[in-house]
Amino acid sequence: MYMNNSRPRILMIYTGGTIGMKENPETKALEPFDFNHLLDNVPKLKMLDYDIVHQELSHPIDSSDMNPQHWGQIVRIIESNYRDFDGFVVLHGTDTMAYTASALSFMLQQLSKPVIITGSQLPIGEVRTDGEENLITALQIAAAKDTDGRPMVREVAILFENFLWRGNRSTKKSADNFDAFLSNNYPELAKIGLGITFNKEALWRSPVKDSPIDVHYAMDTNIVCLDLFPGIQENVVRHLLSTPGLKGVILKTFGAGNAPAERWLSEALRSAVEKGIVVVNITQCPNGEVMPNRYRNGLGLAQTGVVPGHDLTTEAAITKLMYLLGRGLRHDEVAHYMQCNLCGEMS
Ligand code: ASN
Repeated sequence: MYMNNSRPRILMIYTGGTIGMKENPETKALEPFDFNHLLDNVPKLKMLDYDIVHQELSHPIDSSDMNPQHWGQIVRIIESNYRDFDGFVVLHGTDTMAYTASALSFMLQQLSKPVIITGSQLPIGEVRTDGEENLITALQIAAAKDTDGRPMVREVAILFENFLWRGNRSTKKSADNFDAFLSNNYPELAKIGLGITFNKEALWRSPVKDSPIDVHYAMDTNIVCLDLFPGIQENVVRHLLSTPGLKGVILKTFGAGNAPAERWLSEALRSAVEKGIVVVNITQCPNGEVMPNRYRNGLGLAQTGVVPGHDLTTEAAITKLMYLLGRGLRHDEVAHYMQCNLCGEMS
């Protein structure tokens, strides 16, 4: 690893989540608490020879309250401090962490510094907390350099327990295990054991060299995610697709991208596409991808104008669609870019 005499400068951004929560003595429910409580519980931070500066969202939240305005606040903090820090650690609740990681990866185009998101399953003040290790490892990853002195990680990633995952490939897999995240369609970026072993071949390296960070704030939320199931009713689907202002649909299909061959469904989807709604096909299977030509049912769907989202996670598909629509692109451009790999989200 590259050695540099100057101390790494890391900006820690606290958004809330279990890591910083305390039990409300009356209700016994966990609630977000202030940042100093968090820092007071990790005296080991002083053992890292880093300059750590911290900022927090105006109101720390349970991440189930996360929304694109909060993403904008996080992105603004990163953008306005980008030149002054070697890396960024975002402390976040686990519930929507994979959505935030995916959203930030699209909003921070041409990122060339680490944005490491972490949190915990148990509050940092609890004896058996996983928060302390996650926080310290995230800081070490944010400070890590490659052999040429550039940051080892140049993308948005999630550090949780023993793994570093690409942000826009990750999914929360457990509501109670310490090992709570997973990338079903992409290998880990690093394994955490006695040391931190980076999987260098898996790390994102931008094909565009030395281009400045390109930040985008607009996320268009006029979209919906529709999960198919056997027996889904025509009136429900038609009602959903005629939602005023609807611009995009993430259609979660069976297996390799198949849907019922019923006529009403193809008609409803075709007329949605003709109205200018972008419909993207992703699979309900955690692992694998949409193969539109493999089965007649999948092919039929493609013939209605629904575009394949290949192996996008639900979190990446939703936030990518919000991002592309937010850029004010035409329907055909959004449909095209949904099928292109922008920042490592798709194989
Ligand atoms: N509800 C919490 C959150 O997402 C869960 C956690 O952080 N473990 O904010």
